[in-house]
Amino acid sequence: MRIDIVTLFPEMLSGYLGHSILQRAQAADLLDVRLHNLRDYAAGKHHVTDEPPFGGGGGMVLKPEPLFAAVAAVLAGAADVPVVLLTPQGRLFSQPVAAELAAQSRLLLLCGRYEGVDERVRQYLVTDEISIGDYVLTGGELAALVVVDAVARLLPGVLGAEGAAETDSHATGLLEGPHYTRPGQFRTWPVPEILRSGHAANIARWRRQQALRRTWQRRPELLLTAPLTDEDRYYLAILAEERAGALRGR
Ligand code: 6GU
Repeated sequence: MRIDIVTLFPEMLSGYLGHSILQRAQAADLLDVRLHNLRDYAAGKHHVTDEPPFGGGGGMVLKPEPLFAAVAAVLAGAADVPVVLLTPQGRLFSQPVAAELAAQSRLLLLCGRYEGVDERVRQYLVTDEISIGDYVLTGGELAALVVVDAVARLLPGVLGAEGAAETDSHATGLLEGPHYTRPGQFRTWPVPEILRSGHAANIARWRRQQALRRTWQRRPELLLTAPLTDEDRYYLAILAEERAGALRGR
């Protein structure tokens, strides 16, 4: 998959992209991330990319011309490439949105900065707008990295273990349960006996129950949309009964 990113600060992104799984994915040609400096597409001796807003109000707004020029140059006539603006006004990023983007062969990400971008960019250039959460960042660069990271690890071959992305927190619609590694006993704290039993079916059932328990405790609203089996619902009913019993016993 190819991802082009237009930003005023490509160096903010290159460090993160140059390490670990994203670096290996690019070296293996599974992922091709290309950074483009918006300033290179700004006209004039001073390569001005932003101006104060018409009507006043303070802050600076990214001018339309450099963004239109950058997108035209990067796309070079390629059709059907989503042009995604990272902005707190976008639709909320989530695992299903990551999966949707990972199904594309190319993406073009535009990092907003300052108070925003000229509205004509939204209206006539961008095909999608994404926010990574309900808080305000100084620019879209961190959000672009979040999107690239979440999308890249869904691409075939990027994660080492086959299917490692399938049991992730959120991929199943549930939070993941606990993980343990050696030592089997650390200080006074042992690893749950069942994980050391070697009984694969029991371990799988225990893990599913732990995922259900953790989701029920921490993010109960996810249970409203997660795909659940009858056995899952039975286990959740036991959890609810346990809680009701504990409340009665207070
Ligand atoms: Cl995509 N950009 C900015 N500036 N702030 C954000 C965001 C994006 N997502 C959440 N907050």
